[in-house]
Amino acid sequence: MDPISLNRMGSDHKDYTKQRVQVKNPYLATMEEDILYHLSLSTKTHNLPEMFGDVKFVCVGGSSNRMKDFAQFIHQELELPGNPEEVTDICEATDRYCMYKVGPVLSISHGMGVPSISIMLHELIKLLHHAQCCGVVLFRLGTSGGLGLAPGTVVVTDKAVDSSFLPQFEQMVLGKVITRSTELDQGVANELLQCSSELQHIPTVIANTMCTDDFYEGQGRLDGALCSFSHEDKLEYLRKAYEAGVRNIEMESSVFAAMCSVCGLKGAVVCVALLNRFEGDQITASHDVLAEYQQRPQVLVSHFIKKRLGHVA
Ligand code: R2B
Ligand code: URA
Repeated sequence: MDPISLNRMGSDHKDYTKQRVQVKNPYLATMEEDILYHLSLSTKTHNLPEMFGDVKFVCVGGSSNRMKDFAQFIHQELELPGNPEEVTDICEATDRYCMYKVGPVLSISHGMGVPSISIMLHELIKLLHHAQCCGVVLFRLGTSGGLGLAPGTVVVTDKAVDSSFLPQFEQMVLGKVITRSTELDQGVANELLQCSSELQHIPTVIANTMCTDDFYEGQGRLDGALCSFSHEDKLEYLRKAYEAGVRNIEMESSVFAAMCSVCGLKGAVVCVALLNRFEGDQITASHDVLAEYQQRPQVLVSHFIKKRLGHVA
């Protein structure tokens, strides 16, 4: 057996439920206090193991309202005691991100784009580490533009690819580009697909997701304040993306996948497609239709969590 297969066997055979969340920074252990500035939490002023030690599922999404809705929804779905309306924002001392804890589920907002989610993920992963959490599964619940999919289709990401369709995340560190892999956990993705088949009205596919640093020109849109290419150029680019297995485009999956992978966290990206980008650029569906589409990743992930917790067969 080659060393790579041996390596894979080794990690597959470890019991994930007992695996602590790891950080990959030797300097952290030498710090007397760690201030999670953007979450308004600190290892000195908060008892993080007591507050968060039982977290098993972390759901992140762009909008603070949507993540509050999700916290209330999962509260009802898990039939937890207390009033779902009364969930409180753990990060209320800052307006950068919001965070709700509902039983073993943490629901957090991340804003738009790679820099915003990346800051939140650094502090979230440190939080889970300081809290000594084990066997945590992370989900990004989001929206996206679809490629050749009916609006409302949910895409569970196979690989997060960059604008050149490569499964990698590039970041400037100390003036040099470093490249990290963006493969996500296949077992969790397949389990989510299985969950979708047990639900009605959640059409779901597993496919590649393209992550861009812009919503307009960066996603080949013709309707931004600037446009440096033609309609034909746009269609040719989207066709190439489609041929590379891309079925949706959003703005956070690559750094999410890269950070989960480096820290040994099982992660999944679950985004609903709001439109078919081969047919247009503007999001024309009504408010109610969009609201229902945005609930689909929540319903799917909630079913996954309920199954894992033994609430449904
Ligand atoms: C999906 O939707 C947002 C842009 O509208 C962005 O955060 C994303 O990834
Ligand atoms: N989010 C994106 O990033 N792109 C879309 O087209 C829709 C939502």
